[in-house]
Order: sequence, then C-alpha cells, then structure tokens
Amino acid sequence: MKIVEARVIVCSPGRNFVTLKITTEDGLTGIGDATMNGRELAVASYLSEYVCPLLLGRDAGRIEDMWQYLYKGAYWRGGPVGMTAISAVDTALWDIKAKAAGLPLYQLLGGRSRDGVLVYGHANGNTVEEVLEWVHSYVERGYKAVRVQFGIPGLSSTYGVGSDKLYYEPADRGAFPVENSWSTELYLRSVPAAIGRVRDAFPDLHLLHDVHHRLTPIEAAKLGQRLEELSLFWLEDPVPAELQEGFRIIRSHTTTPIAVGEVLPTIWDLRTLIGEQLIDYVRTSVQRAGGISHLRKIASLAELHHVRTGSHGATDLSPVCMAAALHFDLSVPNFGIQEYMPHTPETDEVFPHSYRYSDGFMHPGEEPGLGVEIDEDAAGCFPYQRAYLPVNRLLDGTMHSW
Ligand code: EZ4
Ligand code: CO
Repeated sequence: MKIVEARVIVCSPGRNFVTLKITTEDGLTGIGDATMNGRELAVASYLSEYVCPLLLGRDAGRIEDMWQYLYKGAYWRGGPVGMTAISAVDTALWDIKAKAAGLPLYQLLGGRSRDGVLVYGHANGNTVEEVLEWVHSYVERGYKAVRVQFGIPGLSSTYGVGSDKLYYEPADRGAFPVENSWSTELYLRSVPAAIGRVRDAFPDLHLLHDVHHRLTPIEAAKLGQRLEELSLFWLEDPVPAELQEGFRIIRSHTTTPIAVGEVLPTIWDLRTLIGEQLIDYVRTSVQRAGGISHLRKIASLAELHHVRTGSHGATDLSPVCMAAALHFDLSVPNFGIQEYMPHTPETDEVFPHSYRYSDGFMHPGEEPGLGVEIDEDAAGCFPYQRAYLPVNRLLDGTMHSW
C-alpha cells in the first residue's frame, strides 16, 4: 500500500480548516485534520514543504513507524506546529488502514467500550438569564452536560460570550486580533453565584466551566473551594499549564475536578499533571497530540493514574477530527466526556460525515475508516481568510493570558 499522493487542502467554510489528504497506489484515500486555530498556514506549509514529500513511496500501513520517523526524524521535537502536522498524517493513515480492513476505525482500536459518547455543549451568555435559556434549550435537545460561560459585570467583553451563539468560536477575520479585557477581581466576584443559579435551576445536569488560563494557582484554589458545593463536572484550564507543578497548589486545596490539556501536544507536556494525579481529565485531542497513535499513549498513562479523557472539540477542530475523536472515545477504557459544538452548514457540506448526535450521546457511525470525507469542489468555494484568536489585557493595559 504505497503512498502516491499527499496534499494539503486549506478552506474556510465559515472558519479556516487545514486538511491533509493521502492517496495510496490502490486508490484508497485517508484524511487528517491539521488545523491550528489562528496559525493555520504555519502547519499547512510545514506539511506541504517538509512532510508530504517524505510520505511519497512509503508504506501507508506502517503507522507507528511513520509517527516515529516524523517525530524523531525532524530532530526538533514536540511543539504545536510539528505535532499538528504529525496528527494529520497519523489520522489519515488510520483512516486508510480501517478502510482497507472494511471496518469503522473504532473496531481496530479494540472495539466498543460503551454504547455512545457522552458530549457537552457550550451555553454562553452575557447574563445569567441568557445562559439559563441556553442551558434549557440544550436540556430539551437531550444534553446531559453543558459548559456555562457568563459575561462579567463591569467588563465589556468576555471569553466564550459572543454574538453568534450557535457557531461561536473565536478567531476573527481582520488585520489584528480583537482585544478583550479582563479583571480577575470582577470575575471571581460574579462567577460562583452565576454558576450557583444554573445549579439551582438544573440540579441533575453535569455542569462544566472553562477559566481559560486566567488565574494564578492560589486564585484557582480559592475558586475551586467556592465551587465545591455546586459539584461541577470539571473546572477547565484554571491556570496556564506550562508550569505543571503549579497544579500541586490547586490540588492541595480543593476537590473540584480539574480538566487541562487542550494546548498541550505531547505526553511529556502532560507527564507531571497525569503522573502526580494533579488533574482529573486530560483535554488534548486527536488534532493536537500526534493523532490517534499518540493520544492513545496519553490515555493509557492517564488510565494508570485515574485520569479520564475529555477531548477538546470546539468548532476549530474540523469534522475530520470530530470523527476521529469519536472512534477514540468509543474505544478508550478511561473515557470521560467529549466536547461537541456543531459546525456550520457550510462546514458540514465540505466535510460530509456519518457521525450523529442523539439524546446527549454521539456515535461515529459504521462506515469503513473515519466515516468522514472532504468534498474538494465544495472546499474550493471557500478560500482561506486570515483570522486571529483574540488577545486579552487587564484593565490597565497589561497583556494577560487568553
Ligand atoms: O478557546 O478552541 O474549551 N474550549 C476552548 C476553546 C478554545 C478554542 C481555541 O482555538 O477553550 O474555545
Ligand atoms: Co477550553
């Protein structure tokens, strides 16, 4: 099964996506998501300039060897650009192998460990009333878990609260990033009561909240303590995770479950967090963490340390990643939950797929491979447009984490 073609397809059906498509001499094709939100062309060029030429003539069936070849062979290890590129190759090769076997990918990963994949959606609102309305609409659609984000009184803009609620995921087209403002003091003053009101209205729902890397460990510890009685499913990214040891401070103060990892691409970036049981859910994804192959290693390490998976699944992860994630989620023993936000109709048109949502759960479908394709004619109608994630400043103008 020699690889005869490897191509990068960049498109923007509402937002930018980078997709790698690999073709074998037998005419089988496989695809992988290589999107890195706000920095898309860095990965596209890494792939097309350096990785695609290396794939030609190689055996598409040697997935693990290819991973090691691209990881060790580059010399420059890790990092989001290189790892996203490896993710795309690995995902595409698993797609090909499963198609060649005539099986949905999850069957090659050990088969089903559960009947469906528990998912959560985002309820974002400027006011608690708006959030309550959104949570209600999720519950009506069968959701068992919802992430809640609120506007902060006194601040003009807040992460997770946008104008287009259904398809909102930041990355705005324009010459410069949007500038948001932040005050930890105002946030900590309002958020426990806001989540408390959602908890009062929905006593049985799994509630999640994303702090988006904005606190210090001791601030996060305090917030975790104040949220304990609200029984969150998780508190996400309370602090930036580069300093993994910082989570010891949070952990020693609160039993609120912690989820981390959407920006962390390798097992080595997560080693202390998982190995010392400093987190409860690991949030890195097929798209970020070296594809199916490396994510399974991370999940195995996590399993050993009582950490469950909670893969990142915002809309900047393409339907190709979502399909791959669902095969992983269905098979992995220590699955926790999967983030899921529907893509726009334009995106679904470019990426026809067999996965489906029903009553709070998702299923990847039974098509051989990933069960997702790219319609290149449709993709061609949506050319790339540069877009940036926002930046974040404190009220006095100091740059802060976003
Ligand atoms: O900001 O996917 O939990 N989800 C998130 C997302 C991320 C974006 C970044 O590209 O934090 O909203
Ligand atoms: Co997040």
